[in-house]
Amino acid sequence: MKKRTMNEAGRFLGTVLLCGGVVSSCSNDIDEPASKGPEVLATPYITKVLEFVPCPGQFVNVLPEFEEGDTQEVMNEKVLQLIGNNKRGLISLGGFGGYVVVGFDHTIENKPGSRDFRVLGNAFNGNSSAAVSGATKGGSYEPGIILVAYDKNGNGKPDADEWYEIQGSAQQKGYREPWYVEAECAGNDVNCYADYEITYYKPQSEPSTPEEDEKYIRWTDNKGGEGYIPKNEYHRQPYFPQWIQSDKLTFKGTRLPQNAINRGTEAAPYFVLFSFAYGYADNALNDSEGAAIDIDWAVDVNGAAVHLPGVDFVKIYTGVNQVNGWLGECSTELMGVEDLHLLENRKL
Ligand SMILES: [Ca+2]
Ligand SMILES: [Ca+2]
Ligand SMILES: [Ca+2]
Repeated sequence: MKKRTMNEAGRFLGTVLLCGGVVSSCSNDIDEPASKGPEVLATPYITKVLEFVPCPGQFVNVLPEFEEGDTQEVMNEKVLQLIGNNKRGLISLGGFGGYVVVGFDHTIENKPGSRDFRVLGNAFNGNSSAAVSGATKGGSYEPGIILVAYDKNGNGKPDADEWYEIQGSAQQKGYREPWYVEAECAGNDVNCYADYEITYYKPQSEPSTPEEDEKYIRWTDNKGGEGYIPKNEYHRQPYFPQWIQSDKLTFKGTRLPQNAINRGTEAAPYFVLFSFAYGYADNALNDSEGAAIDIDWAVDVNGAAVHLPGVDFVKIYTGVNQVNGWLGECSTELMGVEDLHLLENRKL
């Protein structure tokens, strides 16, 4: 199948506009089948959801809703209904590692020296008591790692060797976010692990006492860590994804520094979740530059910069492993992914 690039789509758009309402009279001039009409135009938005595997969390089986009998394919489709085609609904990826893979109807072009797409989440600023020095913001920032794939072999799928990770600020050697000092004082682990691996174990039964709530979903990692995703009083549905028939889930990837600090007291906690400088999902206000990603930030498995002509697929996973009191686990949320060049061309 011939893949249409953004440029080709843009040219086609120009052709249609020149033809005005009389496409049939000049259809011979069009490189593409005229019968397809405007729907063959590339859209700036997500048009496919290939896979949705959230980590256990308080919004899992709710955003989107799991109904008895739903398969992986049905859940993928539900995610598309929420965040595809500019719907701007919301999905939650749960705790560290939970992910979604989305695709587009064209290749998002990598324009030199410019950010190419943006990732929409639900991050927001806290009040003035959540401020730190510099551009860093405090509030509700739950950063997710972004990977991109260019469909080099043109098979319409993101093959394992086609993925590259977008490297944000926390992964820059020697760089420290302004809030690291305070986070260290609070006992947070501000290391960034490129080789993190975590396994979550499906509970035998749902908890019925506060003690069981605290030890709800057990996890172990490859750094000697272990702990639980607790069940909170606000969300009582099962947290383990119900359509996955496995007694455990393992995720591998980059684990970001723990970015939540309790600026209240133990009795009256006030958690502030700080943003990273750039390069992550759910880490900036949607209409700010911080939500936008340059494909040239992609690196290979050795951390070396790669230059991709564009991107056909995007994968996003929750990058922080931290439970923040009654707020629950840090979980990346996603509302959409948009091709900035197409948006600009169409002046949306
Ligand atoms: Ca670029
Ligand atoms: Ca491929
Ligand atoms: Ca969020």
